[in-house]
Amino acid sequence: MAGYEELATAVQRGDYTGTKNLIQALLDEGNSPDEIIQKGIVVALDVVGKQFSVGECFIPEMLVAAKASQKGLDILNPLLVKTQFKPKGTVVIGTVRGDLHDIGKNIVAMMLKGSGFHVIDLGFDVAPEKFVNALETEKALILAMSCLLTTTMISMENAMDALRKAGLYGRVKVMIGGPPTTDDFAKEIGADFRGKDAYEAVEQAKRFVS
Ligand code: B12
Repeated sequence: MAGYEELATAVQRGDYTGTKNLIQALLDEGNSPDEIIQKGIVVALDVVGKQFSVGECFIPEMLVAAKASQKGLDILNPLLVKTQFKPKGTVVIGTVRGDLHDIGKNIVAMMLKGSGFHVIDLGFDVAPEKFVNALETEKALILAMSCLLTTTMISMENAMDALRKAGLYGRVKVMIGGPPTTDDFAKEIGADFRGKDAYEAVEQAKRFVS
């Protein structure tokens, strides 16, 4: 029987084959993709992050753990995005300028797709103008921005300014997320919502379009 602890260890070690095999085994045993993400992948990255902050691991270790996570998410992605609903609305999503962290953003994007949203994923290190262009071209209802670094929170503020300049502020609903963000910060920059995880992102997106 495959276990979540084993999976978290494989991710932390950057054991790509182990990660893929354990995810497949957990799926075969009837575990849900969301559970596998939360109890295996997110737990592993949390441990690596804590080790990094106390100098017990370094960038290469963070990188291999991130790559192993991505390999795992590649298996889970098609299962999460399978949906029988008509698109509920379009969401433009991206990690803000200067920030290369995209695992959490990818999970949010996958869950939104799985819940019936049409998702335009701009990737990471996204410039404010790129968000604006995509929102205009796609006639999107929702903008979702992610950031993991305290130093890139300013890029969210810059993106909000770009929205104001383009006349999109108030016409597009904005949600933000990522560990350094808070409800107060969301209010301060004029975002409509700050979510702590992908579930909250989906629930809020549904409220935005209802
Ligand atoms: C993996 C990782 C990396 C990888 C990223 C690879 C990739 N493709 O993403 C690499 C090695 C490249 C990296 C680089 C760096 N990293 Co790094 N990294 C991490 C690590 C270990 C995991 C991040 C992660 O993926 N978590 C798992 C995902 C699932 O969680 P999440 O992103 O929080 O997303 C969830 C929620 O936040 C929410 N969410 C996210 N986005 C959104 C958006 C919306 C709209 C909503 C509603 C919700 C939402 O939902 C998600 C799913 O539930 C974290 C530690 C940690 N515990 O977070 C450090 C961490 C984020 N990194 C850190 C640092 C310092 C760096 C570097 C500056 C290191 C350096 N000296 O170079 C560089 C910066 C590079 C850059 N310019 O971005 C610090 C940040 C400190 C800070 N507060 O600023 C952390 C916290 C480590 C630490 N403890 O010190 N990193």
